[in-house]
Amino acid sequence: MKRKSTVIVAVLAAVALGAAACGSDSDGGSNAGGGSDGYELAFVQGVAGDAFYITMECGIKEEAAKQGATVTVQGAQKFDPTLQTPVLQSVIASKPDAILIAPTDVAAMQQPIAQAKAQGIKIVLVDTTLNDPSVAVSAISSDNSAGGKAAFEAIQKLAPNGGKVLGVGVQPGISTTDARDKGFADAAKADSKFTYLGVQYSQNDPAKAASIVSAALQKDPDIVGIFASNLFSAQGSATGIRQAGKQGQVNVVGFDAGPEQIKALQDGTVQALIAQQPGDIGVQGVQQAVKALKGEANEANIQTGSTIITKDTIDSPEGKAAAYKASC
Ligand code: T6T
Repeated sequence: MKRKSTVIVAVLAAVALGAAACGSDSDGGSNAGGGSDGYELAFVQGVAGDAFYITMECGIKEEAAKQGATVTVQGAQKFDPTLQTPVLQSVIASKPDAILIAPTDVAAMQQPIAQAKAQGIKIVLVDTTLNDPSVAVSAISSDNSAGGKAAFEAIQKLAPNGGKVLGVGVQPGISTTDARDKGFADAAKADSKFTYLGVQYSQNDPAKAASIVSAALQKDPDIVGIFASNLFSAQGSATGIRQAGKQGQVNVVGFDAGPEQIKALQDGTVQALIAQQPGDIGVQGVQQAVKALKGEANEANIQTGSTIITKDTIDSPEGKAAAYKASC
């Protein structure tokens, strides 16, 4: 199955890396050993240390082991295309058979990913996508627009009399969070009981999200709902709510279900979480990569599910299964 002349070196490397399976190196990368004669896969995360991508990594490693493939995992320290590009370039230089990547920008990552394809490497887009996803054999993600709409519907239920609602986003150019922000905004604007105050961007920095929420609550103390469209925005929004002493008075709905977010749901700072299924995105990503490498037909677009978790469902089997992992 392995077609490279470096096969023996790769086997030895895989054995050595297998001993350190699930461990991370100082650059935030980690390696998992799979079969010794299988395909070499690389996973480039949107950012290192994010429970969403860690949970995806767990799914990728499990499925790669089943398929007899090896995986390397790399992520930049920030969700930023100027940092993700050199990470990708070093992955390309290691000549994997396929790269699973969450592009950090729909436009800026187009060319670097096209360069990987030009080297004969199969590309699978996991989570985020590109303006032109045809560079990939498959693109796998949640239904992000529907997720944004679902977040507004949760606020509608929590605040049936309506009022002011605010979006806390990440940064423009990220396919997933842009779609969530728009899904939320469109739904909010369509309900005349609500006033949509717009979206402000946290740059994926919880401290920035916290200060956005503090300032917004000072300006508009009667805000009834906040939608934070990813893990770090939601984490920071919860901090902003606590700092303003508004726990339980403002309804906060966050995308993702990392450990900190689950705590905020438990203590009543956040009212609902929309948990994606990153493990499943990872499993299906590996399956599509292996299919492409075997010359089998791919599914160009795959949509994975999501679960809304509230305080009532947090301890249910469904709620527990939906929570993200901090490590594999
Ligand atoms: O929400 C996920 C991911 O889907 C998004 O593309 C970027 O942010 C997360 O990784 C959460 O931090």
